[in-house]
Amino acid sequence: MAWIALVGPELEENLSLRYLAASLREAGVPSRILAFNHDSDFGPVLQAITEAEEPPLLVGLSLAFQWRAPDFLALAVALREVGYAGHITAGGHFATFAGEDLLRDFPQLDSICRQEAERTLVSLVQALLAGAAWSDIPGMMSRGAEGVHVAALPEPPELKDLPWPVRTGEPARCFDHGIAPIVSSRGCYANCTFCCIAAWHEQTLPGKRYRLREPADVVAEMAAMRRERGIDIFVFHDDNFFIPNHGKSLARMEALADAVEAEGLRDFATVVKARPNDVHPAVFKVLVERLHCIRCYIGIETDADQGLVTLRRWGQSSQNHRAIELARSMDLFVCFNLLMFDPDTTLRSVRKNLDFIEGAAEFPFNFGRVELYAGTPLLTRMQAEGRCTGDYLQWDYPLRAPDIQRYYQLAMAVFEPRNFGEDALANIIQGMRFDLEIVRRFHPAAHDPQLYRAGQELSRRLALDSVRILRDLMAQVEGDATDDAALVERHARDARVVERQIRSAMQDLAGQLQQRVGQGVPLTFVGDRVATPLQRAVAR
Ligand code: B12
Ligand code: SF4
Repeated sequence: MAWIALVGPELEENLSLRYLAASLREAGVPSRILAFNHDSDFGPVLQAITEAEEPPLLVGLSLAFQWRAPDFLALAVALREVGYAGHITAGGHFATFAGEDLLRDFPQLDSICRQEAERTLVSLVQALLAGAAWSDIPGMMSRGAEGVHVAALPEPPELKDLPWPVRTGEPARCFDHGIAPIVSSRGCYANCTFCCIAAWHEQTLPGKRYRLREPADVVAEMAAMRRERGIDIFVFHDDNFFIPNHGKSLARMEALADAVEAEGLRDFATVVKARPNDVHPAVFKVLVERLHCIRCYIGIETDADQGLVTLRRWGQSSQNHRAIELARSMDLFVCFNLLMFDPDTTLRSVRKNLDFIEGAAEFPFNFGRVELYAGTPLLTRMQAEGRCTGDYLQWDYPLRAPDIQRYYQLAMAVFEPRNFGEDALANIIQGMRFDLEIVRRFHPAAHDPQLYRAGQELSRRLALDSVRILRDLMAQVEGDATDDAALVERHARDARVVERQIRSAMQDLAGQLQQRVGQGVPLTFVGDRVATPLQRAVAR
């Protein structure tokens, strides 16, 4: 029986592949999802394909994350080297925008499936099974006699017609409460310059920039996830859970909450994402009280006036502050990221962002530089300005002026271990805060306000330590320090000491929580047990 291998990151249940698998299943075609998260998965994935009793008819590579593209392309090369002769296609955000480059440079790929590809992939597989032509199937990109052949784009699927994503495998758990991702919409109403989502949905205009699922359908899926897999915590991966009008957003939240009540779903929690302008008292009251939101990621991205313009955030600093204040007044746990460095950043912009971090220090955050992703207006602008180096697989750029470029390099050299990588404390600490929220929501008898505050204090300590180091580095850049290596060494040494102390306090706290709850394990590492990559990803 012909089968399809779907290869992608499964940091969490990968909904891209799981939606595709569901459509294939509906069409009667079996598929297997092969997780490719780390270098160590390379061999096993290759083996699963080449040593299968029957090789798959098609291998589908998920190229959503641009930074992982080299790994997946290396897999395609290896598959051909060991003689795999089936069809290799790729899809996802990066593949969609960089398809022509990829087909030119990687003969191992037969095709690219652009955009939301449920129907495209099913049609491709059916054509391959029938030995029929496939290059004109809507959404396909392939090599033709005269270069790359680009078929028309498909209409984005009606969300109500899509089968729910397949839910195989064991879900992540926190204190024995199942956690799983879900989406209630596709697309986003905003248009940030650095983000490929807006560009993605613009490709399909005059279609809708975002599409919503019916509340009853979303809640029926949640109920099935609860029934079949014991899921209590629903992580909504909608780019934006809200609608750009508070009245309509409120109506949507109420409709979802009514559907939850009608379905009889109780004792659950949700995790969502919002733009600062979405954070509105009436909307968030329903979100917290009736949809039991225990964590909201607020896309602050920048608090600097310059950054808000460069990134086209359509908002003002005051909105960021109001969002944080409202969350605080509602005792809602939030986290955020700051794109502290962008192509126009100045030292003054950084100062504004440091003030923001200080004012919201009890909430976990991370910071970094804006990357130039394929398809984004920011990449187009930087190319027009002749400021990009590298190639389509990974563009790089210098910041606007030498002082900020030097400052950025110093900051990254000091903060690399704290901010990036799997064990980065700035990410892991979010898991600890998540543990505390799970206890507060599901185990009120084990909830200890003092322990809860201790968790907040650890976040605050890390945030204020980051601000202290960043301010110190700024003083050096503005002063007369010349020995950058010595600067980095000193600050990195101090930073690692603080990180070790916080990690150890987190471990203690997780141990106490585990004892108090008496069931399951937290996301934070306890004793020798280190959280799995899956759990860490969920905690982000
Ligand atoms: C969930 C999610 C995550 C999860 C991981 C989920 C997983 N796969 O395990 C977490 C939270 C861990 C995560 C982390 C990161 N993420 Co993320 N994430 C998302 C998010 C919000 C939803 C993805 C999703 O499930 N969508 C729902 C499905 C149904 O839609 P879809 O993914 O578009 O899939 C369809 C098509 O793309 C296509 N398709 C996709 N794959 C394939 C494969 C084949 C073979 C075919 C034919 C078609 C196809 O068909 C699918 C069905 O229609 C997306 C934004 C988005 N809207 O997609 C960002 C997004 C993918 N993430 C992004 C980024 C940048 C990151 C981080 C780098 C952030 C950071 N700085 O740390 C990290 C990297 C993680 C890592 N270590 O690799 C960017 C990627 C940009 C880029 N081009 O590289 C996105 C697009 C967000 C954005 N606004 O720009 N992320
Ligand atoms: S609000 Fe978020 S998802 Fe929407 S365009 Fe901006 S960065 Fe992208």
